[in-house]
Amino acid sequence: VSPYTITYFAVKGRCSALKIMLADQSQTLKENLVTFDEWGKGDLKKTCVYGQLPKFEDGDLVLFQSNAMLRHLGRKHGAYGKNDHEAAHIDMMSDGVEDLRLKYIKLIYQEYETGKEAYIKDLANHLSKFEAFMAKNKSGFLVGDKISFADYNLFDLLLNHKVLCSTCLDTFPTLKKFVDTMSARPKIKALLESDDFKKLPINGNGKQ
Ligand code: 6SG
Repeated sequence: VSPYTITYFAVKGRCSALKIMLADQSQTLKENLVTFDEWGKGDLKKTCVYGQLPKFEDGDLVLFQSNAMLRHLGRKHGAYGKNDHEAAHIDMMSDGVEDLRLKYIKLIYQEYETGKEAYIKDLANHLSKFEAFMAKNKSGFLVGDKISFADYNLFDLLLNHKVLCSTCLDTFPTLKKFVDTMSARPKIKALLESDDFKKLPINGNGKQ
């Protein structure tokens, strides 16, 4: 039996980092896909703490908020650092990923046509922060010498940005190597190449 269930729309969106993490940690995930029609009826929405998806279930634990899910799984599967000091830095990096993800989501859903050029121009200012922090660490991960949920979160967002702008990592050797190394981890590679994953659009409005 699968210990984890995710309920979400048929998009990569806010579940992709979580799926990558679970695959890499050899965990199985049951997926309930919700159509936008079904969601529009409102019955499921009423049962969601914030009226939004994804919903995640681990036995009788029910969670909303994708970053709470990542942290829960980080704690359970040893991907949250080896002490409080590392955990605090992992939080710091994942919160930085969330800041950029919100900016990306705003571009995609609110101003793609008018804002894409300016977004791409400003992107290096954001990526350079992750580049600098990771380069200082030497291990190839954001924090410590072991993979954490922040690495999965950053990796997912970088993949989205490579689709938005294929050259965006060219001036960031550490991030470029990170994406290549993460993509080559056998279980991540298998997930990224699976039809189930590939067929999902990144976002719910067809823009990417
Ligand atoms: C959207 O925003 O797909 N959840 C989304 N939307 C439906 O009624 N902070 C939390 C978290 O990290 C954010 C949750 C997130 O977990 S995900 C949600 O539940 C709602 O609010 C991205 C996605 N978007 C496509 C979409 C679904 C609803 C609005 C846009 C399609 C277009 C309009 C309706 C259906 Fe549509």
